[in-house]
Amino acid sequence: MKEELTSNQAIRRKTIKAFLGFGVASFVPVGVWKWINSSPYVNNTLAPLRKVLEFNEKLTAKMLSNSHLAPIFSKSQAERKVRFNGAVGLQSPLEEDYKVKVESGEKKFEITINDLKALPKQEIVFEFKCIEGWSQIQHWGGVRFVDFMNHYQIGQKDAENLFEYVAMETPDGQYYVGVDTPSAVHPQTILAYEMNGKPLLKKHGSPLRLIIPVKYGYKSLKRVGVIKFSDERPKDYWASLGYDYFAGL
Ligand SMILES: Nc1nc2c(c(=O)[nH]1)N[C@H]1C(S)=C(S)[C@@H](COP(=O)(O)O)O[C@H]1N2
Ligand SMILES: [Mo]
Repeated sequence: MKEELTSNQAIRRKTIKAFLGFGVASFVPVGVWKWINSSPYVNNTLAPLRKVLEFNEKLTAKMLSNSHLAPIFSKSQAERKVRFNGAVGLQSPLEEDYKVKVESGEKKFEITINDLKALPKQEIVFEFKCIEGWSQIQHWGGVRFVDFMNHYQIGQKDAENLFEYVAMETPDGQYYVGVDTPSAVHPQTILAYEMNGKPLLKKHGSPLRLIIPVKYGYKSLKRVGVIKFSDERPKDYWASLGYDYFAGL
């Protein structure tokens, strides 16, 4: 028998898609809720995302264009020898009392890696893609960026709007990226402190790096020293070399 989607099924699929793109503001059918909860990479996302959503329904359209999930793999498929590329901003010695400077509007504070480790941990195995022509299945662990935002209640410009961008930099300011907020709140975007289940190596961005699977590798900043929300498009290392600012996949 030929299988076609009934209109109900079609709507449900659309709803799921819209939800994954955070396009659904308030209403989630029970079936979708269950489906979301059974998905390892979306689990836990609902409550915090809803909070962010309440701040901003205007971003819905933007987020819809960002609704896809990068394909995921099993841990056994992950590369043991993770490729290394790019050491800009990693040269200086690591501070012993490493702190990340965070700024969002009036809020300015510093956090430690342990502060982040206290938040729910998320692991992801996905195909990391460098624009220079290589890719690799890699396994990372850390905290979802959106969980970090919700925990500290940052990213909101006012009651209804999020800031448009997140700027991130190494502590020495040598490497820097700008990420559009819809991509930052994507459920697969994480602040990673582990690779293959172990603390990050220095060359891979110890003690904290960004992992943003919906973009090319050059956005995945290693050694995150500064996280700042803004409406002005932040400077971006590779974009200033002529590469695409959004680097979407
Ligand atoms: N601080 C910093 N982060 C960086 C880079 C860099 O040179 N410095 N290179 C980027 C590029 S182009 C890629 S492909 C990835 C490579 O990450 P890896 O060394 O863990 O493979 O890091 C990105 N993040
Ligand atoms: Mo890269």
